Amino acid sequence: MLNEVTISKGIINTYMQKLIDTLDIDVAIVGGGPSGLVAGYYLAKAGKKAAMFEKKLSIGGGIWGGGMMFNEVVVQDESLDILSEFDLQPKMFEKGYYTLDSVYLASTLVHKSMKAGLKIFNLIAVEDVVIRNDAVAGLVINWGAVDTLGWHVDPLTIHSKFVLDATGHPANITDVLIRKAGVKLDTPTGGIVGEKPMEADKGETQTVENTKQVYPGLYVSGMAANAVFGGYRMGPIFGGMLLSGKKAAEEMIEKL
Ligand code: 48F
Repeated sequence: MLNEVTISKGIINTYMQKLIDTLDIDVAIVGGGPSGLVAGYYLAKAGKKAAMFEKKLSIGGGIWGGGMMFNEVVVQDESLDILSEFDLQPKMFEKGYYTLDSVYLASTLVHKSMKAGLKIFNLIAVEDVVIRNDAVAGLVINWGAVDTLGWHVDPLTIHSKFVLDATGHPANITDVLIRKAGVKLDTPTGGIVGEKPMEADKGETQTVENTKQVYPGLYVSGMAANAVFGGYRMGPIFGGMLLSGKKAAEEMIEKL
């Protein structure tokens, strides 16, 4: 006969072991959108200890909704190699434009990155960073629900050699660093420049160009990179996001 207490013990013990194993890692990725997932895949594939923290229930960020809730996204030639690494075959729409079912894309990125060894913690929000020797050296985490409700509950902390801000448009991790540590970034304003309006072609190139280390220990990817450096937005074309995640992973792997 199934024992309900054994079911509970299985969940509690396994989760606690997973969290304890994540307290000191190579790369802590904040945000479960496309750029963070691709970064996590390549980091894990290279044997690095990487974990992702996503404050929402679902992983995938802006992928699920496609364009205006039409659950398809567009990708372009430059991203075909990454897609084939993930066993994804987009449909040609017109020369240079391909479509992919957004549910299939989100679930495949989650599946392949976890299969490669990425640990994913959903329902956990990152509220602050750890600073050591003037570098970002970890995350301050709390339950996503605590964050949403604004309750006064002290957080827990993890250490990591690098943090990747993959939080999308608000660039939450870079924002908290500037706000609380008063640091100046190597951007035209010294802070978060803010995303420009829609210009898909420029936005896609800039997403990859803007993917870099913004402060010792802190990298930015995806829309967070464009927000920090003032790049254009691109809407539901996702090649730049995938390429950005790969670039972030490669740069960190080289330094690890
Ligand atoms: O925005 P998002 O999908 O990240 P991305 O990799 O991709 C952008 C595209 O989806 C799309 C686009 C493409 O044309 O423009 O928007 O830049 O996902 C960011 C994730 O970060 C989570 C948030 O819930 C979302 O799932 N997130 C944001 N702040 C925090 C966080 C935080 N403080 N702690 C944990 N997760």
